[in-house]
Amino acid sequence: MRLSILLGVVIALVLASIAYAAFTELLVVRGTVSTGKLDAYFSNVEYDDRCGSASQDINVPLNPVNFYQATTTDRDVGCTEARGVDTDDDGVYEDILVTLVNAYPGYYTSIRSYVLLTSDSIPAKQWRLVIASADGSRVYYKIYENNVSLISDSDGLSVDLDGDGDYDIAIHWSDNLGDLLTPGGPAARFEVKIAVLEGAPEDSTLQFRFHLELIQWNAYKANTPQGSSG
Ligand SMILES: [Ca+2]
Ligand SMILES: [Ca+2]
Ligand SMILES: [Ca+2]
Ligand SMILES: [Ca+2]
Repeated sequence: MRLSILLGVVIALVLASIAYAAFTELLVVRGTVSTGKLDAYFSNVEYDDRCGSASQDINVPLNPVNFYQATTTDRDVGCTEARGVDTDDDGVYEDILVTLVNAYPGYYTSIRSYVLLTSDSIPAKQWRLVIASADGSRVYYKIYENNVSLISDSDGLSVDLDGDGDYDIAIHWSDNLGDLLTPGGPAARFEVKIAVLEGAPEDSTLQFRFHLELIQWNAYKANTPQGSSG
């Protein structure tokens, strides 16, 4: 009987010390994140309606844009190219460069990839999606957590790529805001659906980049994106 009580005390002490170790480890992590590096990359870029594949275009209704009513047409007018871009020469892709060839109002495509942290990054969460026009100007989109619903002009998620005041594309980002990314994985799924709007220049080639901004994991909650753009 005494032995079992003693054993119980020993086990309790061991459990307490494990809990303490976990607690101190958490504190240490919290102590270092503020100075750590945030570095993510895209892996395996895939997309619809690849140029050269002679695939029939997919269209969506406009006014309002409805990404859930995408239908395959019997035409092949437009096509899509997308590829990763290594902006800092570290061998992995920070951006996805998208080119919509012969884009016309109602043309639909989607870009898919996976987001991973580099091995020297601190744990992080996806924070903002950045869309950069071909001329290098950058538009920052803060997106509501869990907002994967239809995006309309009033949400500020239509994009004027050429700065002429007319929206050229609407985007629908299947976000993973709030999901923890850790070095070594698992990867976060990335998908952006795109619809070309009536403001787009006729029969044109539209080019832009997607880039994700991260935030250190324990700063996310206080900085949860609010509002639509800015
Ligand atoms: Ca990098
Ligand atoms: Ca096509
Ligand atoms: Ca890179
Ligand atoms: Ca425009």
